[in-house]
Amino acid sequence: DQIPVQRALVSVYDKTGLAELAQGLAAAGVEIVSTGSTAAMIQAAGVAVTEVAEVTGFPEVLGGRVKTLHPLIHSGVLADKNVDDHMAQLAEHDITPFDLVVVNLYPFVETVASGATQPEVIEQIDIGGPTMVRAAAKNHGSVAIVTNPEAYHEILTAVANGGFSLAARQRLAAEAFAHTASYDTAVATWMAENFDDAEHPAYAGHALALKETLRYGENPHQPAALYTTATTPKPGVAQAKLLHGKAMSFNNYVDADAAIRAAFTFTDPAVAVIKHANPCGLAVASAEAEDAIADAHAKAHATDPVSAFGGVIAANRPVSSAMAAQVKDIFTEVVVAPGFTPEALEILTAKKNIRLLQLPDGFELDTKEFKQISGGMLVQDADIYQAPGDNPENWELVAGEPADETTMRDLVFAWEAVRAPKSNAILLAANQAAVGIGMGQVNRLDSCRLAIERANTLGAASTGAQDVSAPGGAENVTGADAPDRATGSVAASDAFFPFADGLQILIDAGVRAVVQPGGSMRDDEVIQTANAAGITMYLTGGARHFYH
Ligand code: 93A
Repeated sequence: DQIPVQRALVSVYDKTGLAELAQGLAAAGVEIVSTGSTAAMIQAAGVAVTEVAEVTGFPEVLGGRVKTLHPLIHSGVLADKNVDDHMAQLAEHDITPFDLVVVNLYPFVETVASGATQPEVIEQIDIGGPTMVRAAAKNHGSVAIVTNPEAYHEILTAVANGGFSLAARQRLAAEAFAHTASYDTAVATWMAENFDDAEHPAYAGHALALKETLRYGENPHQPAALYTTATTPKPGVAQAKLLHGKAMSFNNYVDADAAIRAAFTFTDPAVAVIKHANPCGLAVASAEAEDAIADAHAKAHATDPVSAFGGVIAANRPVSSAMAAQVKDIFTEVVVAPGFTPEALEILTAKKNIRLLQLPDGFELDTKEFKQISGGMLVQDADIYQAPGDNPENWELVAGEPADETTMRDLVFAWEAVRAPKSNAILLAANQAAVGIGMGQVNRLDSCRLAIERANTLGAASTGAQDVSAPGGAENVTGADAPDRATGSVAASDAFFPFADGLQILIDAGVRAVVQPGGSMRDDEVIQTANAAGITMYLTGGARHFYH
């Protein structure tokens, strides 16, 4: 099933390895047909080459837009050597078939990334290249197609050994179609982003490129890999740089992403501690604080020091030495941040098992979100805290006294923080820190109970990180010694209270102010319950933060 290589069509933008390839082909007696600057470089390497224009008898026109788009070229690429009629027609028109096509495309993605203008970008949409690639890939029964300069050594080996096997041509053809598909997706995505009336469909096929193979997926029996968006990338966790530690695992990536999602809508210095994609610590510090990020971390750690063991920490500011000193004594999987001071790096790199992940410059939360379902993909604008009801100016006071400044600050914090835990979520806050989080429950009542239990059971006894550097290092404090962090706290509910029962649990535990979307059939009952207890309640006007 081998086809000896006698004639090759070569047209490459990326000229890496071209001279060596041409010399190798010529040495094996292969005739090379080539386009403008590719031909020039082959000639410069001392190798004989036939220009495409010599074959077609037609010059390159339209500034190069039409070079290889010609029947005398494409018939030579598409003819099936096993079909007598095809070969007879080639003979009739004096066309010699190709056995090998080597093409790589205009650098569309790179041109977009360079900040080029629209006309410049459009000029870099390769038409003739993908046409040759697709034609040769379709006709893999007769032709080998190579798009990757790294595969040139494979070409020379095949040529020396009597040509490519059918299996090799099939593999190369599949690669070639994947290449043109991702190229076209890049074009479609760019157009969707740059043309006002273009919309969602192109996003569904976001061009992806393999970045790294992971040791395994969520569990060891699941092979896994990381792909990055190759088009107009919003640099994110997938592009982050691992400064220290073992390779990132699948779960590390998931948790690091959840951690930055939690920390990065806050404008004040914020820290999130994540376990299994849920926050077990979340706090902000005043930007005026002396070491604000260390302050935020201390408060976030204190949310639930027991759960913080083995967590992933995200900071929305560079990690300071004071924060590093705090983190050092807590077993932590990953710290992800926009940067680390040199002293912080020195402190943390002394720990073998911690991973330090630096976000790329210009990091922003993604504005689109994709969720795979069987057989398809859901696409939505990401919840980046942009709902009108996220602005407290749009809140409506429906029970109790208007919140004083401190209470309001905590309510606003709680509302922003409650988008981080999985639904149903209830988040209790005090002093700009979460003190109890009920998350991921299938009814709101249980989330209320869990939030209260966390506030009044865990952590408060151990404010210092050193207590919790090993499992069991922090005891669950219950009974007479139990902390009471629920009393006097404020609460946010990620969606409305369908009944008054959950709210009643919060009230009974001493919560003094609540923010929630409203919009339940039983809003009246819920508001009455708040009024009867004399607590403050704000409605966001329906804005909610489900997160699944
Ligand atoms: O401008 S095109 O869309 N029209 C063509 O007919 C054509 N033929 C080859 N682009 C075309 N190419 C591309 O030119 C190839 O894909 C390759 O990237 C590049 C090589 O041109 P040169 O040899 O002049 O550097």
